[in-house]
Amino acid sequence: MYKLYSMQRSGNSYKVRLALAFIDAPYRAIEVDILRGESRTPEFLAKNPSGQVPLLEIAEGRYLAESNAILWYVAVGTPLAPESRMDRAEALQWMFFEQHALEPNLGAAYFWLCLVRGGRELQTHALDDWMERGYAALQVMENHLKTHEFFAANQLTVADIALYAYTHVAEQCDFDLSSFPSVRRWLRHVEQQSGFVAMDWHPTSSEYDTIDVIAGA
Ligand SMILES: N[C@@H](CCC(=O)N[C@@H](CS)C(=O)NCC(=O)O)C(=O)O
Repeated sequence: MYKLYSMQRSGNSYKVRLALAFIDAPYRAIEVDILRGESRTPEFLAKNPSGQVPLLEIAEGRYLAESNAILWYVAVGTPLAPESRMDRAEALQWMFFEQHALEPNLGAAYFWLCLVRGGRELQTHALDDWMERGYAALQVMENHLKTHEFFAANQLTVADIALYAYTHVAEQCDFDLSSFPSVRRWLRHVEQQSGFVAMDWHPTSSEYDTIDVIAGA
């Protein structure tokens, strides 16, 4: 069974929980509070030198970092990973887009405005840039979704999961989605897919282990 080091309110961690829910894969979740420095302890850095979540332990001592790499790992052989060469490349195209255009802006705004007390005051100098570049990324997504139901392969894939994670919290961190109707339609469409779980969901049913605090894991 996978062991997933993640933080409940981290969008990058949510991507992995969402993918595992869509494919109904059991796993043990270990909560890591990055705000308390739990991803920067010597023990955690030995597992992931980047000091970040999510981190998936695939087998004893075998770790995989980077949310989108983890998405590919868990999705291979399931409907979330497209089969054809071109569909795969298009899914990857959107996942790279997510990491360079969306996450650095919406993810940063979400972190500082929603998770860090006083974050808005600490980051006033950066906020305008995040908003401008974040809106530019949302416009690219809007343009694609005007004529496509999903991002790649005409079906729900890991590309949608990667992009959903921070887009669905955009309005919590000052982004106004009213002029992005196709993005809003796509968000609702992802939420209607069988197996969808919300960001605050965590695995606690008997087939899963309960969440541990990293110190006790
Ligand atoms: N590119 C990485 C980014 C991961 C990332 O930024 N993780 C944040 C939480 S969303 C984190 O662990 N931050 C703690 C830190 O950097 O100390 C991914 O997609 O997994």
